[in-house]
Amino acid sequence: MEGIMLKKSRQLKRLLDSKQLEFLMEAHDGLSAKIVEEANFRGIWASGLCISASLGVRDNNEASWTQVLEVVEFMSDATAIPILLDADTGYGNFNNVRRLVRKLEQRGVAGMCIEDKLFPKTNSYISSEKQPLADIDEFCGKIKAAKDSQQDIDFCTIARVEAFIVGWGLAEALRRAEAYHDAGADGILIHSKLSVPDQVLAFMKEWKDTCPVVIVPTTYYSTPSQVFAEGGVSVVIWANQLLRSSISAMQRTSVKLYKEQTLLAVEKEIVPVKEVFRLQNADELKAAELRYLPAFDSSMQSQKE
Ligand code: SPV
Ligand code: MG
Repeated sequence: MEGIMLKKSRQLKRLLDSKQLEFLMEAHDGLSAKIVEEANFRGIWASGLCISASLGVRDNNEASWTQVLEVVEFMSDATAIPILLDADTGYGNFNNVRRLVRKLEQRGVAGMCIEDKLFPKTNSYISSEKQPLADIDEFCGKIKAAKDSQQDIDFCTIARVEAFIVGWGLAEALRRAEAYHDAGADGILIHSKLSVPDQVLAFMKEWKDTCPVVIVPTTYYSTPSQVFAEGGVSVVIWANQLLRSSISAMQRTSVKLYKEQTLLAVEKEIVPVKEVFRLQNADELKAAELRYLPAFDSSMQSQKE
């Protein structure tokens, strides 16, 4: 009961500070957010990659920040668990970050993660020429601005270190993480695109428990979660698996229907329409209609006819 009553930002803070390894599951719209909640996850990662892909655009800030805000508001309205928004670089400078924090708080989003890249960002898995990172002091200014402008004491700002992604070593990753921690970040997301967890574990060895650490093991997916727990990681993000599984399902269904030209080809493999209604909470509206609409008088109907 306590978990249900707790405000979302406090729930997220508790996940970050939890002594056991915690998990955030990706969602990219109201429906996927609801599905994550029903699977019993305790928090949601509102992935920039997945939100942009589901909007049909690239993960290069092609969707504007207010368009992302709209999506995350639907996600927040559909669920009672906390959402950590992947806010890319914060969509501008410190001033844009301040406004973003205010808008996220107003819409019930528990926290955001900002990354030390430059706007417009490029997805970390897209190999490109060495990308320049943000200046450390400038990025620290964004973190401070975020922390100073939040009105909810529990709103979380996670600072994401991209040093490994752009080819820098452990020393630079630690230098940045320390600066972001000193600037007030509630946690550090240390990102790596290796197929093994070596960079992240080397970071953890030095970082110890300075503050909570979040990871995204998309490319080192075969590492058992126990390894992360033993390494001292606080939160693991499954960052894009719902989007990717929905793409597989949609491709399979549309190819089959195109080829076979009959619904019999797919009907048994897909959820019934009533499952869509259930996820939309259609029964609640039915009950509300009974409460709020005048009783339907069928004799009035026949008089009109
Ligand atoms: C996202 O999910 O959009 C992320 C994580 O930022 S990643 O794409 O893995 O960099
Ligand atoms: Mg992203």
